[in-house]
Amino acid sequence: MDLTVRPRRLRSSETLRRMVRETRLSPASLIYPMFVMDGKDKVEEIPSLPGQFRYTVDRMEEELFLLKEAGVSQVMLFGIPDRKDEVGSQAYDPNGVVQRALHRAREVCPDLYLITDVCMCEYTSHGHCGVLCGKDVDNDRTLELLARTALSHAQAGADMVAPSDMMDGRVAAIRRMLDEEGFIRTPIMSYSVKFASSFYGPFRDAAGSAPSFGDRKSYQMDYHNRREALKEALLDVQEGADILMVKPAMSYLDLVREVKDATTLPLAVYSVSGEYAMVKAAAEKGWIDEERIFCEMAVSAFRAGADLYITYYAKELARFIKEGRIG
Ligand code: PB1
Repeated sequence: MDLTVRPRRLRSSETLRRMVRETRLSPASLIYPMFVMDGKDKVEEIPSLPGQFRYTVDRMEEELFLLKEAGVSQVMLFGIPDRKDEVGSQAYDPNGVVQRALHRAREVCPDLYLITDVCMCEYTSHGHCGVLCGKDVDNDRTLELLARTALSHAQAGADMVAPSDMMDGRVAAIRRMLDEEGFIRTPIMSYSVKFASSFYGPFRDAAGSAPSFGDRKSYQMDYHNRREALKEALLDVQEGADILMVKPAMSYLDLVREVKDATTLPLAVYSVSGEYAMVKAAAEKGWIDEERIFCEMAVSAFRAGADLYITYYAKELARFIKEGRIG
């Protein structure tokens, strides 16, 4: 056949395929979500997230060392307090579980980069991401508590704070509080484009953070919307976010690309608990090759435009990158 152009020419060997590979991964781009809970000397596997655990502060170091050994240097901490109340007061308690975990992590693994999730849902008795006014989340009252929470994390040693609440104006409120209190160097990774997704179920089981009534649709985005993603991302840029995020990942890669093309900040993508649990369940059934699937999911997020990838598979991915099995 008289073919001049043959795309297959560049696929003829592993060496050639690697030479022309367009998406490359680095362990430096991986962030591991980790659950820390009140109590002593406990490590509990999370039924809905096989292979993921809740750690008491005195037991978290074993996981931190495994992360370092695998080549993961960034951790995002999620607190699971033993006491919850209407205003989520444990979220901004200087002696709260995340605050104590930060001190401990700094002590045992000083060179780990510590990011904290800033939200109220793990700390409120009603499970919403803010304080209530009747049946609605009071946006502006919640801003004060989010800012206090972020400040308490910075004061406890967080390198970066990541507000996941989706309240209007929270990046500006947190930035103002951090700056007023002298934390002008603490970056904000904003969960900018976060959808009211059904992919968060396993996380809510893990953190006991499902809303006790209603849902999160009055603050998390409607997944039918696309332009609104840019509106939210650009607002966070204006408010002073240092890193943007799209969440979930797998079903939202179109928006990862759009946000990436429309902004100039680093972009994180969060492969959430439901994505992880689906892979685990199908792998347990023997229906899929787990390792190939989670590698393909990760590469897809980076190909779509992610600069950072928050994933429960961070240790495995870091190991595979080092072994040259992906990226
Ligand atoms: O892995 C996950 O599902 C993450 C869930 C995510 C954590 N930032 C939110 C889940 C939810 O909306 O309930 C927590 C929101 N603050």
